[in-house]
Amino acid sequence: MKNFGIYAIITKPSILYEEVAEVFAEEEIKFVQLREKHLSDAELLNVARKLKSMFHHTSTKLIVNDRVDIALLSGADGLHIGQEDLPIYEVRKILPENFMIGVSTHNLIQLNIALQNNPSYVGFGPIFPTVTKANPDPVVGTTWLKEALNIATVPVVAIGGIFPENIDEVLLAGAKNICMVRYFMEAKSKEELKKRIQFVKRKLNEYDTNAVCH
Ligand code: TZP
Ligand code: MG
Repeated sequence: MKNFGIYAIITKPSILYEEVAEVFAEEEIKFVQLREKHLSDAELLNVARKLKSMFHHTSTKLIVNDRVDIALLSGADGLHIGQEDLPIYEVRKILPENFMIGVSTHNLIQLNIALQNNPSYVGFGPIFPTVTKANPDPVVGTTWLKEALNIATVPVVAIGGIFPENIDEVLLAGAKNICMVRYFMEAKSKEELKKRIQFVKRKLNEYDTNAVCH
């Protein structure tokens, strides 16, 4: 899979799920992960189905976090699993051939193991401190991110504590795919969310252009 830029996660958005999904689709965000741990199973399935229907006929793919059952029932395009979820070689047994599978990794050992299982992409972080995740792993920083980018054979999504104030550091380390959960989820209107996405797109372009110039 090629690098894709912004990877969005929907978790307790400040505006409606529908509004967030509409903006992500309009902005042609390639991957949107539904990561809600406080909803009932029935609610989660409803939200996943709603998002999937909104992404129909758009270039946005829906990834469901943790739940292979909800991913399948909602017709999502992918599943995202962490270190404590069902292992990739197990979920593969029950997912269709071309279903995307992303894996969260928090150090180089986990990254190497994940890579042996041929994921569609990997998450790597937290790059900086975060409160979005309960019990986050130790911060990896951009030095380890550089190592991860050197090793990885699939797209690496840098995640954790990334905001406009420190995005340059992450891009300078070479990240081509970025996830900023609070920065997007704390947007108080569709317009604000759009502006934030456009800011990140400009940043990604700025660094990509520099890479081509060198
Ligand atoms: N995995 C590693 S850090 C993180 C997840 C899901 C949360 C990142 O959230 P934020 O708000 O961008 O720090
Ligand atoms: Mg998980």
